[in-house]
Amino acid sequence: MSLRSPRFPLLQWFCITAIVFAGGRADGATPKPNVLFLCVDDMKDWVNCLGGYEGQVHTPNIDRLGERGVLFTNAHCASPKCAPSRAAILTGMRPSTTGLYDNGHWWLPNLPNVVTIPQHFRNHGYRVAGAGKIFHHTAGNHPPNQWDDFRRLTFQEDPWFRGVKLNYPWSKHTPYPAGFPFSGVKKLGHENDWGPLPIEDHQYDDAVTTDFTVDFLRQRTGDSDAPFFLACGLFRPHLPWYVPQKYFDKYTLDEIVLPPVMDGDLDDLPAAGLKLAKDRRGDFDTIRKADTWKHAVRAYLASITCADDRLGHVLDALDKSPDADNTIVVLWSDHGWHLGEKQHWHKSTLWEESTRVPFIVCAPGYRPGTCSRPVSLLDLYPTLNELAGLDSIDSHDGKSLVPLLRNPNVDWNRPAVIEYRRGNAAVRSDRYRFIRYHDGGEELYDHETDPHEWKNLAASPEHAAVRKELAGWIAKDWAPSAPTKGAFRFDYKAFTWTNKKSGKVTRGKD
Ligand SMILES: [Ca+2]
Repeated sequence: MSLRSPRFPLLQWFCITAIVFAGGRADGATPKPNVLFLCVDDMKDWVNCLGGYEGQVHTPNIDRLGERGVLFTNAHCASPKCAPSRAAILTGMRPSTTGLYDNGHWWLPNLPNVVTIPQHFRNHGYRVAGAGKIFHHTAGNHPPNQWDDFRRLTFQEDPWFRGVKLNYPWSKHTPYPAGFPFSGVKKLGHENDWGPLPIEDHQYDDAVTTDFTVDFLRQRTGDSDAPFFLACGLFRPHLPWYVPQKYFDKYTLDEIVLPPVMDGDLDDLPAAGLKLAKDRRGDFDTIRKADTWKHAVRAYLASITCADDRLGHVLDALDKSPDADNTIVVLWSDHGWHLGEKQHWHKSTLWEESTRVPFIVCAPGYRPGTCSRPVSLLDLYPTLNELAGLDSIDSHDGKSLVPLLRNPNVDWNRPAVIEYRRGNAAVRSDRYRFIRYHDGGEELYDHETDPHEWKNLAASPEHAAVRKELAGWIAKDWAPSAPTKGAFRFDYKAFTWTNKKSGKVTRGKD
C-alpha cells in the first residue's frame, strides 16, 4: 500500500486487508494487526485538513493520513496540559478518576497497578517500542518496564533544558549557543524562544525520534516477526519553536494571519475563566511589545510543518515495510494551544483552542471518512483494544470508537468531557461547549452561531435545558489530587520511587 496516492492503492488495500481478515494467513493463524502510534505535542487544529487556521498551513502528510483513515473533526483532549492529557490517554482514565491533574504528578508511583496501552500490548505478545515524548517528557515518565525498547529524549542540543532545573538527570548543563535567543526577543527566556538552531537537521531530537521509528520499520522482515506496537512521539510544535530554517522559509510574514480576537471578549467570563485566560499572559505581552506576534505565529506554523514532514518519513517507511497492509495507524495531539485568542498565550484553558486536537484513526478494513461527532482521546485505548482484539478493561472511562469507524454518522449521544485541574470541566457536544469551574462559574457557547466562543450564553434562560443536559456529563466525584513529585524519592538509574512517608517502593524496571 502506498499512502501517497489515495485512489487505486486504497481499494487494493481494502481488498488485501479483507482477505487477511477473512481468511487469515496460509498457516491458519490470524495475524494480529500492528499499531503505529503517532503523537505530536501542543498541535492545535491548525492542520490543513481541519481548517483551524485561517491562512495557509502546510501539512501534506497529516492530510494524506486523514484521507486514508477516519479524520475526527470534533476530537478533544482529556485535559489541556501535557502530563495529565497523556496519562489519561495511556491509562484510559480521566484525571478525575486518577487524581493525575497536572505536570507535577508522576503516574506510575501513584497508579502502580495500572496497565497502560504499551504494557497491555506487551502483555498480549506484541513487541513494544517507542521513542520521544509519549507520556510526559520529564524523567520518570517512560519506565523501562513498559517497553521492549525505548529511545528517550536528551535535549542535548536544545537550550530548553538549560533552564533553572534539569528535566533530565542524564543531561548536562551547557552554555547557550552563540546567537541565543534566536528569536531576538530577550525577555522571553529559553522556553518561549524560536528559530533554527546551529545544528544539522538530523541532530534535532524529533529527527532522532523519527529515525528510530523509521529504522524499526525498516528492520521488519515479514510474517515471522511478532506484531508490533510502535510509538513515535514528536516534541514539536511544543515550545521552544526550534526547527530548521527550511520550515520557516515555507511561510512569509506577509501571509501570516493572526488569530481573530474580539474586543471585550473577556467581559462575560466568570472569575475562574478570567484567571485561566490571564495565566502566563506576560509572554503574549512581551511578544506584542516586541512587535513579533506574526513572527511567533510563523514559528508555530513552521514547527507544525516540521512535525508533519518528519511524520511523512515514518509513513513512507511504513509504506515500504512488509507491515503496510496490516497496521493500524493513529495520530493525536495531546491538546491545543492559544496564540492570542481570549488574550491567552499557551494552553491550560477549557476553550476550543486548548482542547480541539488533530485525531486520525486509520485501520485496515475500515473505510476512510470524516467524523464530526464529539470524541475524546480517552476513547483511544478502548478503540485500539477492539481493533486489535485485545481484552477490554472495565476501569476505562472512554468508549470504543469502532462504531464511528464503521459509520461516521451513526447516532452518538456522548459528548467529549475535558477536565483541567480538580473541579474544572468542559463538555463539548456536536453543537455546544459548556464549562463549569470549581467555584461554580459557568460558560456556554453555541458553535453554530459563535465558532470563536465569544458570547457566553450561560445566563440565557432559553439555553437552560442544554446547560443542564451537558452539566450532567461532568464527574460528580473528583479524586483527590495525587501526591506530587515532592512526595517521592526518585532514583532514575534504578528507576524506583520511594514514598517519603510510607517508605513504599515502586519499581519502573522489571
Ligand atoms: Ca503538550
